[in-house]
Amino acid sequence: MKLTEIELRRVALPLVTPFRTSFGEETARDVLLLRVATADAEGWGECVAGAEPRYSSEYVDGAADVLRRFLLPAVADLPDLHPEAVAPALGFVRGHRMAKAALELAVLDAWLRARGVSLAGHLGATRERVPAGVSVGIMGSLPALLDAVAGYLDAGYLRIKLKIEPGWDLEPVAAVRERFGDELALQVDANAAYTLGDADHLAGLDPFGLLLIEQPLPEEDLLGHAELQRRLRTPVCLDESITSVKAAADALALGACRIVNVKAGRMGGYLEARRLHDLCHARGVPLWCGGMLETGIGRAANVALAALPGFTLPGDTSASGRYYHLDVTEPFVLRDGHLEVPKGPGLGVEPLPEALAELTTSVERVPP
Ligand code: SMG
Ligand code: MG
Repeated sequence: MKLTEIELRRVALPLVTPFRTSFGEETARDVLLLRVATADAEGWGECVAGAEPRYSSEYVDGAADVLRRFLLPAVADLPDLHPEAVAPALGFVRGHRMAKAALELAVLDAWLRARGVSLAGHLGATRERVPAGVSVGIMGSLPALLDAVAGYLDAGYLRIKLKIEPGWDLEPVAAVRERFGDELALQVDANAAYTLGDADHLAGLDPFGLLLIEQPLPEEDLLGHAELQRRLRTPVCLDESITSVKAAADALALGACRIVNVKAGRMGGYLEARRLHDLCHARGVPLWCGGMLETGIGRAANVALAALPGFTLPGDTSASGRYYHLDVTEPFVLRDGHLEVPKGPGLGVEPLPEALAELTTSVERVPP
């Protein structure tokens, strides 16, 4: 396989409602999509980097730059392009995992489409639909939060995740438990907003029976997470820290987490994410699929991944309407609290030409 066309496309999608986390508020997404073509098929990838380097060190302009200057030329130079060859060919570039993941996904999509195989089937999915959770941003007030949670539960979401930060943690959790009861599957995500000095305060979450607390401490702090886990009954789940299978194996060996959030973009691609799945599944470590406010392109890939047997908890794989009025693909809809896994070749979804035209802010052709 050889690439004949490469396109970097930027799309702007206003969010249906602002999404606030401990690192900032987003009201729209500026997404980098990658389109590649070969003699037989085209393939799409989505880069999950944000507009600013707040969730991680990557950001969308940086991802476009590293793709254009280093990653795309390295892949275009491969004599026989195969999805498994992408990550090794990009290994000379340190980091930039979200940019690498977007490129690997586009190649994987084209390769699978040419063979008539679905991404879910290729990865080893065993389910036709996946349970959907929803991530609820930090709100200005408890009544606003309770209304938002009530709306998501009415829509059928099977698990609620509350974003927390210092000053917005015990009270919102207590209010949600009080209003919706102990049966509600509930978890929290701090996006690295705390320090080990907050351990006693965070232990105040233990009586609420949360499924997990996600990434309380900074990305690099595995030992801190291990110490914190010793002082909490609530299971620690890592997100930002899990940049590779090796990082996950280290975190588990240290006792830095008991649960793992899988995000392909954060770890350089869906093939590395599948290896992480295999490791955790073999060891009985609970897994779930995270989200990065993806368009239908990245969402299709996440839903395929989340259909693997080791994903034992609902993911941040919400319906398209939770994020966008208009998506670039047919929207993913919630049925009975689940999203359907696409069955068609590759991602099984394509951008809709009209929606794509309306949302596109720039297109750049890169010579293959
Ligand atoms: O895609 O539903 C989604 C967002 C889920 O909370 C979510 N993602 O840390 O897990 C996380 C955040 C990262 C993205 S915040 C812009
Ligand atoms: Mg997270």
